[in-house]
Amino acid sequence: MQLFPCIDLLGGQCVRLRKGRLADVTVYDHDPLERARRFQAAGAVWVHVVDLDAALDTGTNNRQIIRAIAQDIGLRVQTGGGLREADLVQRALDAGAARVVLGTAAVENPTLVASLAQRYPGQIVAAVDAVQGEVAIRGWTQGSGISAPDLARRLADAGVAALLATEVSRDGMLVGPDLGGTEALLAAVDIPILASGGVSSLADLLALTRLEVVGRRVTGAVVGKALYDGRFSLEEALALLSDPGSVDTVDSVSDMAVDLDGRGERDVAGDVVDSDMTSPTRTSSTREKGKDR
Ligand code: AMZ
Repeated sequence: MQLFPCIDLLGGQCVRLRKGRLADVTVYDHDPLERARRFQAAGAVWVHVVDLDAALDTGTNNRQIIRAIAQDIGLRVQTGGGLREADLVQRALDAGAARVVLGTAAVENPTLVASLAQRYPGQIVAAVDAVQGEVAIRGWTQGSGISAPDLARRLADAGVAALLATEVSRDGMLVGPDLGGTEALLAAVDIPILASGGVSSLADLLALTRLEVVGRRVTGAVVGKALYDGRFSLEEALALLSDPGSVDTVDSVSDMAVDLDGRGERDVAGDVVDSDMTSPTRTSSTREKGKDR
């Protein structure tokens, strides 16, 4: 499973919203490029960048930041927000985005999404952002009357490269991912599914890697607030996902990222490491792949 650390842009700053609401904003970085550099230094390959101003129609242009993350920093950028016309999609790809995410257009303009999917194979991802199963559009301010699995089937037929499934009521809330909703999408379509919203722990990530429906699995996870709030480090998450078989049970990682005694963070195998270290140190108690399974 590929990890997508997330950068949400609002007014040129890196923020997190709760449930996508503008009124519930926390600013994490005045300079989003600094955050992108830190993600890269921690080993990220991809970054998921949302232009909230474009998604919510609040006006500010974050395009130069997205261009810089792709071209100057060199992360692979998957970006969405406000991409509702062909020329905006083309501009985002020209600016260096590897993949673009279309949400509102996926509901309102399926013909456009199908033609873009044909024109840019492998680069068009459709967002299936749902509130209790119903797809939400226009910055999550409107319902659509369509269920997430129904939209997913239409989009799969349209030829999109992947679906990005967000459970809006969990986004920014650290309450765990929507495993049931994700399973429903895995059952509905046979194209890659990226899960977003609610991840709060390494155990949540592990649970997503272990979801399986008729042999299909989640291929990516977007993580935001958990990283920003230090629930676990990007290094820990990448280590876990590069070798999920090294951990025997979901429960065994559930309390490892936070060390309540303040002795430092724990790595995915439960070993205490110096919190100043940029990557966890493996010790002899770290399980080897396949052992104990
Ligand atoms: O937080 C929000 N209110 C929000 C958000 N994060 N609204 C939309 N989005 C994201 C979607 C998707 O990646 O998850 O923007 C993209 C869709 O935007 P649009 O403009 O195509 O519907």
